[in-house]
Amino acid sequence: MESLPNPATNIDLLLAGSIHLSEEEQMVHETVFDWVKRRFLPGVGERFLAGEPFPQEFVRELAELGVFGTSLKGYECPGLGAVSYGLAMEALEYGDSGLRSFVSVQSSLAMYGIYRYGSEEQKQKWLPRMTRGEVIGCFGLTEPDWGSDPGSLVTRAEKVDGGWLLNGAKMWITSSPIADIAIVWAKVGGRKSSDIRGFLVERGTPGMQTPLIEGKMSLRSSDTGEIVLDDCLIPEDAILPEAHGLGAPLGCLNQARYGIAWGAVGAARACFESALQYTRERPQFGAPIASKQLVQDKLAAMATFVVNARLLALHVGRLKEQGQATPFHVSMLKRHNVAGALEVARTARQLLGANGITTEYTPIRHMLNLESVITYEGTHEIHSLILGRGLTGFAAF
Ligand code: TGC
Ligand code: FAD
Repeated sequence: MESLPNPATNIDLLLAGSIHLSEEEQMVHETVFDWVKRRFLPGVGERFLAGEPFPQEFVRELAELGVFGTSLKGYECPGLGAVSYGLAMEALEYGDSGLRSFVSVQSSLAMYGIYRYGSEEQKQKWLPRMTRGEVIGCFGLTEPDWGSDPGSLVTRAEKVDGGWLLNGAKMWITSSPIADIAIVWAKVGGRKSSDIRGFLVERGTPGMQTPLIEGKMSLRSSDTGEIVLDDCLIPEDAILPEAHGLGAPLGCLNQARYGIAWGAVGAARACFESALQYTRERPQFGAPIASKQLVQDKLAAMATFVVNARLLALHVGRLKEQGQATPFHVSMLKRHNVAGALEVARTARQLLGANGITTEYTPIRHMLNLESVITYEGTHEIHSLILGRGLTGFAAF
């Protein structure tokens, strides 16, 4: 067995060395990671406190990094594998969950929705500009009264002369206040979840409003809003022709949940690194607190989680590349990685004592953000129930 020479190297061996990547995958990770550290992290705490999303010029830089539509093929998309996409999400969420959220919604929900369920004309019209970051998308499924149970949504689309008339409201929609285009999920005809269809609604369409939701204590560097539709008339060809029923938005969620699970690894790693550095430098009772057994037990558990979560993400990523990943795998991954990352963030915050409650240090920001991450894209409990149904055959929703 090789000896482990010094603490800094030990961490790299444990974390980076835990994963087997191609040169291309390694390059994607390093490039995005480098950008996050150089461009995104300076001022991140101040922006969080101010509730400011990142500067607009970052959108162009993110597009140049290839993080929009990373694993889609054609339409100017990078066409990389699922693991490359995941590694990019990990690097982005090392920065902030709000940054990863912005990219997840653009890539996995808005672009994937058009790519998978759109017409050829819709793909040609929107995807190249979305890859270049010239058009920002959002995804409206959740409603004020229907979150975990989207099959009961009540937004309606009525076929009228000249197009579709939309009425209803969407709530908690990432990027809706800034998006140029929204995928809105609405019922046509009946009230069953099989009546759900997807529509592309452009900013500026009369009858559409997208107010910002104020007062969030989580994901403060992310624009979260509503989509209010009041007799909003959209063209006939704004419907996604291949999306029929609840399975269509859930198909998009499979992609986004996968990326979120990789992102959680990045958030956990950032918290772990902060705790490690702090405890090695903070003396109490005559020695750095990192020399105390109870502290080491926490650090050992955190490092083990990061490696474990990364390996599970890599496993599901490789299955996905072989076309073998199921929604069941994705639920297990999202549930495991996000809950564990939140636990790591809370432990890291605790190890920083009073200093841990300020945004000068990373953990509390990630901890607050992860409270959203464990709620959106299927709450922790909903993923337990999806797994429970898969394992037992009994639906307990
Ligand atoms: P159920 O009867 O199970 O299914 C209805 C139809 O959908 C099919 N289906 C799926 N298809 C693809 N992928 C999946 N994962 C699927 N799960 C189910 C299913 O086969 C069926 O098809 P068909 O043809 O037989 O009709 O539906 P249910 O009403 O019992 O609900 C199932 C449940 C609870 C699992 C589902 O509704 C659910 O996942 N709820 C959670 C809602 C959720 O995740 N919302 C997320 C909103 S978007 C968001 O949060 C973005 S945050 C982004 C960011 O900022 O990063
Ligand atoms: P509810 O469904 O009301 O759940 C409340 C509690 O009850 C939860 O703990 C839940 O686990 C539990 N619960 C529910 N049903 C059961 C059950 N059967 N058994 C046991 N427990 C149950 N949505 C979008 O469509 N697009 C977006 O871009 C988007 N972005 C978001 C961004 C942020 C910051 C947040 C916080 C949310 C976002 N969402 C988005 C909405 C998100 O998907 C929903 O919040 C989520 O699906 C949960 O719905 P809910 O908040 O209505 O909670």
